[in-house]
Amino acid sequence: MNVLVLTGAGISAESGIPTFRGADGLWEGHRVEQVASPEGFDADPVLVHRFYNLRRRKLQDPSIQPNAAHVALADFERGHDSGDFLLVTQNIDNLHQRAGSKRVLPMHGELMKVRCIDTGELFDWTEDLSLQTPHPADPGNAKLRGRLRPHVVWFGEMPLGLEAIERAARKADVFLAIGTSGLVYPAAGIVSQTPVDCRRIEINLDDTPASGAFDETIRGRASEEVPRVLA
Ligand code: BJW
Repeated sequence: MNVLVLTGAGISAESGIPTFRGADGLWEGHRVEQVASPEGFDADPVLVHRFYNLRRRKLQDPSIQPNAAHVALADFERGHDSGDFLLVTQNIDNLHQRAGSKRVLPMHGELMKVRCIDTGELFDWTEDLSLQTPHPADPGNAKLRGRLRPHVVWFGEMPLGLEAIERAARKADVFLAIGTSGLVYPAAGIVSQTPVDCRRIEINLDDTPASGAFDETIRGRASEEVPRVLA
């Protein structure tokens, strides 16, 4: 049985990480589209760096831990030996990896990495980032300051691993979408790439625009429903 899982911000909400489009979905009055786009970064890099710096700091707070839904997915993967398994996450928080998941594809990048704008080179990163941050490859030289950006996928940019995601979708026997609003593409379109006989299950607190594409819609908290469905 080939299993493909897609997760969104809702799975990490119960770990203390706010979602993008919930009641508390604005960040300092800005919609995510304003702070998560190349245009937003060009217009106000200080604001965008602040957005990601605050989230990077919060992610390192000891109170932020994987919850029962992350753990259930990691346990399921460990015990799944009768077919393929892929966990595609839109989240940049690495909580799946911290829970022990191995076959994880973070399609919107990772908050704890930064990328050189010029070369695409990646660096693990725990500190704040600013236009004054020296480049690790050139720490003494002011020439390369401001050449680092968060390793995340903004609107208008190409998500990561799309070919692998499409391959997994085309052969999925089960597709499980957890805690995602179904508003952001191409993630929201993965369900429509699965074969007709695939069993498609959505776990979310509420209905989403994608709900109609699922065979089963489970309404509830990820931390309760994911362990139950995977048991
Ligand atoms: C719970 C819960 C609990 C709460 N238990 N549930 C086709 C049609 C229309 C538009 C497009 C299209 N194709 C492309 C587009 C444009 C655009 C797009 O989709 N725009 C829409 C807004 C209309 N897409 C793109 O630009 C993408 N790129 C692309 O398509 O490139 C193509 C290309 C081609 C050629 C050249 C170049 C490019 C890129 C999208 C990048 C998204 N980036 C962000 C930021 C990432 C970094 C960061 O984290 O800051 O990704 S935006 C933000 O939204 C983030 C998320 O991953 C993403 C999805 O949000 P998510 O995870 O669904 O969260 P929420 O908050 O929306 O929903 C939470 C859900 O959980 C809710 O439903 C709750 O009910 C639920 N929930 N608590 C269970 N406890």
